[in-house]
Amino acid sequence: MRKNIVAGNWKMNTTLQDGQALISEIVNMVQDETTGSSVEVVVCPPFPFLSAIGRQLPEGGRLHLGAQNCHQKETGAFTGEVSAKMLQSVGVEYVILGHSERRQYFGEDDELLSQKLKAALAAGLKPIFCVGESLETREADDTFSFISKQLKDGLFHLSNEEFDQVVIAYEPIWAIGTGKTATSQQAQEVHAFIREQIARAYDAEAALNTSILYGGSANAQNARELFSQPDVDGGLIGGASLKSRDFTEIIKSF
Ligand code: 3PY
Repeated sequence: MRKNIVAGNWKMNTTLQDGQALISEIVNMVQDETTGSSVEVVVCPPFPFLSAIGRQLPEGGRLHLGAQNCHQKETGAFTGEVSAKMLQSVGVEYVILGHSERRQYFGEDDELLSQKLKAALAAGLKPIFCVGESLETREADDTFSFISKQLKDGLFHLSNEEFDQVVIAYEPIWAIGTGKTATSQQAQEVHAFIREQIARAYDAEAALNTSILYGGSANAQNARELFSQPDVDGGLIGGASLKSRDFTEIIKSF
């Protein structure tokens, strides 16, 4: 059965010291047995802090380490880049791929993302693959065809075994960093559509077993309503993941 997951995307925020203080607060709050005990929690700090933050996560607990990106090649002359294998070697378990900020500011397209997915899976990482439409696409009533294309071109080339490792995040671009959140009905509608597409591309079991997270200005106030939707299995949290109390409230929202 699919897992409920709350993942914190720290983006390009915090210093090492701030990040360490934040994670020690989160660890203390989440260790309390009653704090959303059915939820797997993933924290995705910036690359330079991964090892140090990873060392602060209790072994065998429900806090897991994630990265925000990886390169598509295993090794080589790619100055400034970080491979999936490197991430795995410092204890990373998850990697966010295809975040709209990567697509928009770094020109990542579905072809490149499909290579990154392969690289991540080959290194034993679990990808959190992001899809989501712009406001323009939504207003033109093209949301479903747009998401369907992102899934087909970016993700559905994976084998069944590979796909089993993938988590999907639906992040409408118009709700990222804007303070606007999709209503729980809008989120549910797209999540149900994504699950339907998985059933078509793979099978009903794969569709049932895939965790689909909502991202885009999810916070402590709206998480409960969003997570109560049958096809919303958790959240990929931006700004609110930088505040230990808010992040913990979100985890408790299941
Ligand atoms: C946001 O909520 O702003 C995000 O982009 C989460 O990834």
